[in-house]
Amino acid sequence: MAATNPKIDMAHTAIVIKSTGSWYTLSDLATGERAEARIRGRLRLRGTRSTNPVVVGDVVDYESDESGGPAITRVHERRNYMIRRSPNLSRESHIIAANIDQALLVVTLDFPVTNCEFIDRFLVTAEAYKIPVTIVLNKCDLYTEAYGEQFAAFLQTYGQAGYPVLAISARNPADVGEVRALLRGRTTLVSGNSGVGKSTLIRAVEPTAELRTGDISDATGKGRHTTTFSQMYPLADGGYIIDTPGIKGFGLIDIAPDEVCRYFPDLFRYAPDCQFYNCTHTHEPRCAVIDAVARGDIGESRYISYLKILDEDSKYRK
Ligand SMILES: Nc1nc2c(ncn2[C@@H]2O[C@H](COP(=O)(O)OP(=O)(O)O)[C@@H](O)[C@H]2O)c(=O)[nH]1
Ligand SMILES: [Mg+2]
Ligand SMILES: [Zn+2]
Repeated sequence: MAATNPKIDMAHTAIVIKSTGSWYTLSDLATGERAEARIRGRLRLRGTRSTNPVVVGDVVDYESDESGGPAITRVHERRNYMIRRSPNLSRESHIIAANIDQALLVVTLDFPVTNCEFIDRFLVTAEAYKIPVTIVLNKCDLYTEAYGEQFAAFLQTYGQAGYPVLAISARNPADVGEVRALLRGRTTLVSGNSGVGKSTLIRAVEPTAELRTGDISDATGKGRHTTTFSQMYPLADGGYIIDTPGIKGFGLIDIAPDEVCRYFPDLFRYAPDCQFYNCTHTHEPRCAVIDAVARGDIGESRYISYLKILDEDSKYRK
């Protein structure tokens, strides 16, 4: 596309590798050069209520003019994205990253405790947007025998749900090698609560990635917030990894109550055997889902998350 204004260069195409909300770091797709860009004019995305119009992983066109510096002029259509409801802004959503091949959800049994409902909300969103997830159960070096039962229950629950679980320690080089193999040649979003070891793991997988890790206070088990922006790092073996700020809550968006079940693969599998075709799996007689929970074929925590999502998200719906 030819530039009409002689002060403006030809449009370039780049991938967004960092976003602060007002500045975007671009990596030019042709030259690999970096540029710090702003958004030109009133760049809006059709049909989204997202608080962030340009996100890490976006492919964008940009121009550099002599006065204003580089500016993003267009966002290419997204292949997919991971999204959540903005905290305290129930009608708005926040896109975490776009154009991703898979997500790693880093969780911990302890130090800090990752709560099951958070995990399940993340998984539901990933199902809805068709993003494959591997659960990385980190800090296994800290789980003494006292955690044995909890550890086994975790593997069983998410195994039954069909999610691969990698039990690792980011401090164990062999484990890190397994994660590295999983990432090769793909764009991977790394998500999870603050303090679970996302940055530590990324740095172990890709030592060229310059990111900061926070110390965890043993007394409180709370990690300090050290990652404030999503950032994408190229991998030496090919592919990209996206480090995200620790997420506390995970609000779901745009999922109707009668659709929630289909995003719980372990529940949905039994739904055809319910007596009523429109069974909500909450109170109905001869509900195959409730029976499967009672038999232990569905993790109880998964069923509780399902009920909570049905109940609590109803107030956000139209
Ligand atoms: N014992 C142990 N500590 C870890 C492990 N992974 C990370 N940590 C520590 O947990 C704290 C938080 O890690 P960080 O990578 O900043 O977490 P993030 O907030 O998810 O990015 C740091 O003190 C890390 O050294 C692990 O596998 N085992
Ligand atoms: Mg971090
Ligand atoms: Zn049912």
